[in-house]
Amino acid sequence: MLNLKNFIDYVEKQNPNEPEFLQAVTEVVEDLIPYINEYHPEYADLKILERLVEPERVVSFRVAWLDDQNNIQVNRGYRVQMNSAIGPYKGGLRFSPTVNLSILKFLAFEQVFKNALTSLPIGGGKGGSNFDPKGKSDNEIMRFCQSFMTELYRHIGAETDVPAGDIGVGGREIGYLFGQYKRIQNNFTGVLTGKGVQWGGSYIRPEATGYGLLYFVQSIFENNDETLDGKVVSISGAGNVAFYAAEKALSFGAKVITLSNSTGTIYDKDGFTHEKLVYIAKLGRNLAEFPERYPSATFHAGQKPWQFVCDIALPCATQNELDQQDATTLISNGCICVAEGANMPSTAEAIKVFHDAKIAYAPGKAANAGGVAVSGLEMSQNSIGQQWSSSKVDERLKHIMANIYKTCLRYGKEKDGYINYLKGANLGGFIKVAESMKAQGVL
Ligand code: NDP
Ligand code: 2IT
Repeated sequence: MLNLKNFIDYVEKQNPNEPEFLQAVTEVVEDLIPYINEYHPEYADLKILERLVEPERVVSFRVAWLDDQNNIQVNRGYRVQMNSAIGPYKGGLRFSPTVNLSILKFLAFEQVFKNALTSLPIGGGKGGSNFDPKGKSDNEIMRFCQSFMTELYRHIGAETDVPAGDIGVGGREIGYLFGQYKRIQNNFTGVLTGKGVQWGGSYIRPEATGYGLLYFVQSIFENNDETLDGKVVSISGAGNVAFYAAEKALSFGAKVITLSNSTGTIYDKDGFTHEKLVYIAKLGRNLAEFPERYPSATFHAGQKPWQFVCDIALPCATQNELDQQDATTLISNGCICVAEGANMPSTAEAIKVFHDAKIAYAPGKAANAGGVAVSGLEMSQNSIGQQWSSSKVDERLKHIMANIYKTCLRYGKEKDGYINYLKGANLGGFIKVAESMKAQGVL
C-alpha cells in the first residue's frame, strides 16, 4: 500500500529546494495514491510513481553569447526529459529570468499527464533558460537562440524530443532556434513545433491554447445546458494564451473585462472588442496606455485581475498567480468557473477553495492542452510532408478538447455528482502512461 505522506516526504527528500516541483507532484499523487491502492496495487510494486517523479534525463548547459555592446553574457540552459513512455519528449521552452530547475521539472511533470490526455503519442518534457528576453534587440535574441541551440541540438530530434514555445518563446524565437538546428544538422525536420506556416508550421498553432481553453469551458457550460453568451470573463496575462482566449471568448458572445501583465491589469467595464484587442497587441507591454484611447477602461498598476466581478476566471499568465485570497474573492463575487490557460496558476490553497465551493475548476493539464495537441498535429503533418487547412486543424482541436473533457468526466465524477476535473485529468492522463511503463519493463 502506498502512503501519501510517506511518498511526499520521499519526493521532498529527493528534491530539496524544489517547491514548485513538489507542489505539482503533490497535486497529482493526492488523487493517484488512493486510486492505485484501490484498483492497481501492482503499480506500487512496479514503483510506477517513484519512476514517474524521476526525470529520465536532465541536461543543463552554459549559453554564452555576445550582446549588442560586444559584452559576453552567460546564461544557463536546460532540458528536462521527463517521460517517454508514450512518445518522444514534447513540451515548450521558457525564457525568463525566473526559470530554474524546480520550475522546469514541475512543467515537465505536468506535461506528461497533459500530453497523455491529448490521446496523441507524445511524452513529456520542458526546457528553457534564465535568459530575459525583455529589452533585448532582435539580433541579441537571435544570437542567444543560436548559442542555446548549438548545445541543445545534440539532445533533441523529431523522434527523440520536440521542443516548442512557452513564456518568452514565440514564433520569432522558434524561427532562430530552427534555423540553427537545420544548419548544424543539415537536416530539415520537424524538430520544433510552432514553426511559421511557410516553413513547416501548422495553421492554428498560435491560436490553439487559447481556443482550446474556450472549447473546454464551452463543454463545461454545455454540460449544464448553458452557453457562454453574455458571461463575464476575467483573463490574466496578455501574451499568446491570454490573447487568443480573449478572441475566442468574444466569438462565443462572452464579455471579456480584463487582461494583465507584470505591470498591472486593464479593466474595461464595457468589455473588449476585437478592435480593442488588436490595439492591445499593438501596445505590447505598455498596457497602462490603453485607457488613453478607450476611456471605458482603467489601468490598475501592480494589481492582478481577480478583484473584478466575473462569472468565469481564466488565469493565463504564470504559476501561482491566483492564491487563496484571490480564490475567496472570486467565489464571493459569484464566479462559477475557473479554467487554467497557464500551467499551475492556482495555488494548492486556491484549488481547495474552488473545490469546497463546488464550482467548476478546470486544471491547466486538461484545459490548456490544446496548444501541445496542435503541436502534435504539426509533428504528424511534418512526418507525412503535408499541411492541413485551418479548418481541418481547428476541427481536430475541437475533437481533442471534447475528448479530454469526456475523460475528465469519466474519471472525475464524484458520488454527489460534482465533477472534480483535477482528479479526472490526473487519473485519465496517468493510466495511459502507467500501462505503457508496465508494458515496457523496468526502465
Ligand atoms: P507569453 O510569453 O506569450 O505571455 C506571458 C504573459 O503572462 C505576459 O503577458 C506576461 O507579462 C504575463 N506574465 C508572465 N509572468 C508574469 C508574472 N509573474 N506576473 C504577471 N504577469 C506575468 O506566454 P504564453 O502566453 O505562451 O504562456 C502563458 C502561460 O500559459 C504560461 O503558464 C505557459 O506555461 C502556459 N501555456 C502556454 C502554452 C502555449 O502554447 N504558449 C500552452 C499551454 C500552457 P509580462 O510581459 O509583463 O511578463
Ligand atoms: O505548456 C505547454 O503545453 C506548452 N507550452 C506547449 C508545448 C508544446 O509542445 O506545444
